[in-house]
Amino acid sequence: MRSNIKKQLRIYFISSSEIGLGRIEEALKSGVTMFQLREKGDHILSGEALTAFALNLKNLTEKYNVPLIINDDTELAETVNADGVHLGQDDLKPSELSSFFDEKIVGLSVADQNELSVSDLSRVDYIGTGPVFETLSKKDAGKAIGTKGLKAMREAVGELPIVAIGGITHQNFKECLKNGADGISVISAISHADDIKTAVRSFM
Ligand code: TZP
Ligand code: MG
Repeated sequence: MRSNIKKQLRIYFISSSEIGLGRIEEALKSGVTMFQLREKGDHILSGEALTAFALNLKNLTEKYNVPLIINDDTELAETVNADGVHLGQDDLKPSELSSFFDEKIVGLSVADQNELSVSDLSRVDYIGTGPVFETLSKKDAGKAIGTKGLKAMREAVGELPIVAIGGITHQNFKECLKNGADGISVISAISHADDIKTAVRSFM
């Protein structure tokens, strides 16, 4: 799973359950290369309903051979045998993950050089860096780092896979790839699109 990581990061779609399995399947079918379940927002599932949704998602992502990453919730990731987990700076530390995750994909949010200086990357397969641009999708996302910040992160981490995040659109994604990102992760550019297929394909 982990050897392919840079390829899998190319078009990394993040969504909660709110948009529904149908639209997620449309995105998988259209060519997203990684999917993250990030169950945050106003209309979210919890408990058994969330587990059931994530199990359905696991079947769906397997069908399209797309890794399923769970945001924050390591227990849910284990329950549904997800392909990996994405952690923030305030979550469990990557080094504290159980052995279940030894062969799984581990992502960590690293916004800037300060966060980098306190991050143990020894068990991290990729970092998510941003917000590169202003975003409406995360209230506490912090100040946009711009493509300059992205480039600085690339210089600081060497070959470690980086996915850019935050405010990425069809107009600006190439700037991210030119400035050190191996791929782009998006919420609104795909989930708010009228036509999911075109939205995904336009990132290819
Ligand atoms: N982390 C940093 S910015 C962000 C997350 C989860 C939100 C990205 O969403 P969008 O709609 O692609 O800007
Ligand atoms: Mg988190």
